[in-house]
Amino acid sequence: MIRKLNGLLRAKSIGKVIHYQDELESTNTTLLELGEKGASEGTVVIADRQTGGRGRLERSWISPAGTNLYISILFKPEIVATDAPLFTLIASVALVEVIQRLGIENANIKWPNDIVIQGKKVAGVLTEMRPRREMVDFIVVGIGVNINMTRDEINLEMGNVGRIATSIKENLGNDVERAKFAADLLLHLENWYQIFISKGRSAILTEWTNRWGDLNKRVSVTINENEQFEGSAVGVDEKGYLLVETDNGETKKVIAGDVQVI
Ligand code: BT5
Repeated sequence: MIRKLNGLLRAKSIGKVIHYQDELESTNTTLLELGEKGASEGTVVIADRQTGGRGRLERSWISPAGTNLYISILFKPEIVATDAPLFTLIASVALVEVIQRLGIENANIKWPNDIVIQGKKVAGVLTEMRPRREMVDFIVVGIGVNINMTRDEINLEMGNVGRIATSIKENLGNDVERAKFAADLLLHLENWYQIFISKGRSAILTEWTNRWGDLNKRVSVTINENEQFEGSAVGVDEKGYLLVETDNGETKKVIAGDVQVI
């Protein structure tokens, strides 16, 4: 995998250093540790399987061996710490682009960090940040993509989660080489990162919104056990927070929560 990836890689700065392991607890955890030790921008960690793959809010990311991509990338942008969530948007745009180019045109983004195909999750992004005062020290963007799992394998490995999950293979009908997918993803990620650095957030927010599947859809938002509301998903603000217009005309900002189209 690593030799193939090095041969295919066209990105110039991202992936100059790639750490590959057959097994890690979590590629994000490993890269956070490397970041603390001063690893350079563009450092990448990939594992064939994860024993403790992480999602948001202590959730887990199911990470079997030999079939999917689990990858983390280190960024060191000179931005304020509160802008770090924009990296989830940058990664989502790059991911949808790569998946669509494989021929899966109906792949789109589900706020805040999912890539879905016909409502089923094919990939997720976990952005973690370490601040230095009010600025970013470094950001780790972790990406998990279900690539070559068949429906039977998804059901077997994922149990209940299998019902809301899908893979590239399930939609394409054939295998995709993981090293090639990773090389394409790093190239597109580098491209969108450069656009963000040179043109600013608006270019990213526009592209994100174009690839977002739920614009103007009616949604149910769950903030926590006690707070839930419905409304129309109208966009994201300059920080990437979701804007939902409720029936009484109020626009609510969702910073973290689960959103279901109803
Ligand atoms: C995410 O969290 O979607 C972010 C997932 C990021 C995983 C990558 S893999 C490389 C890097 N290293 C890590 O340790 N993590 C990152 P969230 O939105 O919280 O979604 C988690 C939920 O997705 C779970 O609670 C399940 O319902 C579902 N899920 C878990 N594994 C899945 C899978 N393989 N495919 C589809 N859905 C899954």
